[in-house]
Amino acid sequence: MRSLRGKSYAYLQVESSVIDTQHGLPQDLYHILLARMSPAEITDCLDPKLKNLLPDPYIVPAMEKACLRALIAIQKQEKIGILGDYDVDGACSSALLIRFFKTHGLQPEVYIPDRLKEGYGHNDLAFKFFKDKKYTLVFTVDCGTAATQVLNNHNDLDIIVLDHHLPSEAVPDIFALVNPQLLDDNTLKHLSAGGVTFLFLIGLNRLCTKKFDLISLLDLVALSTVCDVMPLIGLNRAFVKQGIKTLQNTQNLGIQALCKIAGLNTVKSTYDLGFVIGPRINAGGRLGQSYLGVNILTTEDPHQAAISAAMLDALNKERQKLEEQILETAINRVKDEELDKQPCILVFDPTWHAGIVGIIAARVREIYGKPTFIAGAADNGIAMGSARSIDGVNIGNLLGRALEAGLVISGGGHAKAGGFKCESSAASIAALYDFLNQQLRATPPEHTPDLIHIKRKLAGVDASLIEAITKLEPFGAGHEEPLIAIENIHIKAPTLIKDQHVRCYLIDGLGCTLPAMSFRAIRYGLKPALFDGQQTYTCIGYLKNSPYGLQFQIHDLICA
Ligand SMILES: [Mn+2]
Repeated sequence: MRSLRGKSYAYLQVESSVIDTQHGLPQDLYHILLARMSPAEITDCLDPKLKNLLPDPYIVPAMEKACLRALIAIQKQEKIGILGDYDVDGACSSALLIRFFKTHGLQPEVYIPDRLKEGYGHNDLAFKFFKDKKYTLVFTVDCGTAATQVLNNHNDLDIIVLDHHLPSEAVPDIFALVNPQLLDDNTLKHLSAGGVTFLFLIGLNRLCTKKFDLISLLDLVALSTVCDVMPLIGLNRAFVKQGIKTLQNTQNLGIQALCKIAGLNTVKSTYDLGFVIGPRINAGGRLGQSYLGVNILTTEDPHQAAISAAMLDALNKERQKLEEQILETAINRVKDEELDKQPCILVFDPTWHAGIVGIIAARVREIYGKPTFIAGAADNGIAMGSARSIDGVNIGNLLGRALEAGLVISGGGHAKAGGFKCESSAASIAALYDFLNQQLRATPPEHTPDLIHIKRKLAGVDASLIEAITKLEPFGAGHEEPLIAIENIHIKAPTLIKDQHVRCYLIDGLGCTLPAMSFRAIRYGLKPALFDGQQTYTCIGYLKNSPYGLQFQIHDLICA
């Protein structure tokens, strides 16, 4: 099935005739779960409880050693340093440690490298900073596992790494490297750094005589999990589901202030974490104010919280504006130069901001469905780039081959996302683009269609369906919201909203109707079809509760 957005789809096939007698789910929704897990796991998926899913933290290597060391630090009231990362996961992990240690009378200090000036990962500057201030214990959160060389140079300090990144061959020789990736057991490998830090705090809390109510910190754990796009399976489901409850009543003044400025009355779903709160915390790190995120998550001063929230909100608006401008330019370049006819897309502009190229790559990939490379921020003849891929193309490996071929100065990443630096001359960029296209022509990606989970008649797309879908929440990576197809649909009464979205009604042959919305219909090329008035479609999208009642969000259309 080829769609108007050029995608192909397949219906979810489940070979089981097992009927759900336990959870009260309609058959099609029950089948989605059966396709994702064993029947025994379904109860934990629908009702994830910490008490059923939390392991003993000490099963993670070096965890007990790290907790015992931190206990000594509390007893001796040592000076603790935290080397954080600037994204939401890093900021939440730092905030978790700070909030916990503060209740024990300690005042940890955070060092966050400036993304734009100091680049990614660890640097000697950070450790020099801690040594100059006579710190005796340093945590690195959401980073450190792969920074073997730098950490080994500074292991005269007691360094505890709380991280979730994959180790390179040689792991650092430091006081304690706490990383569930080092476990044989897979169940903890999907934790965010915030999740790992939370496990550490459970282990430490156990040793302390003064107990801390750790449930109150689940707001930060949920934020880190969703914003780091960790799979919402196993323990992560409990973190997020319970975390959303904590968020609804959060004592964290910074999160309260962020919700207020974003007009969010109550946090209801992972969407609010990933698309409302998260981007505002991230905006500081992207645009050179890397401390704002962790500061707002740890402040005890309502006035300070409000000021930081206003600054982050303004930075986020600036980021959005920049993003829209750059995206517009990138799309025009793709159209003018017919880059969408190539196996992949590469666009370079020396004026584009390094903190934004990743988001642009993701958006361009989403529009054209091709591996996308966006490079900008040329300085001294070097451009910084970001890459996003599609199923079937490991873009980290592809960049690795470009590095071997001498076409990038540095480059790598994982299957879906990567980063690179390359020479910014027109000839170098063209050579890199040729190489990437050649590689993809030599081994074209295997085509995997997008899955449609539910196929229903329009009459069956009703309030009881959304009620059942809600039982499957929280949705996110690894546990996607069901994609719904409704066949034999006409589109009625289309209206263009804000020059980009289309509001309309779905109507079938029996006269059933449902209000619908097609966001960014113009960008995705759906507007002519929505205004056609004659054609019959299979309508693909998501069912939502909008402020005006039930609404179908049109994601794509297939001509019948
Ligand atoms: Mn992380």
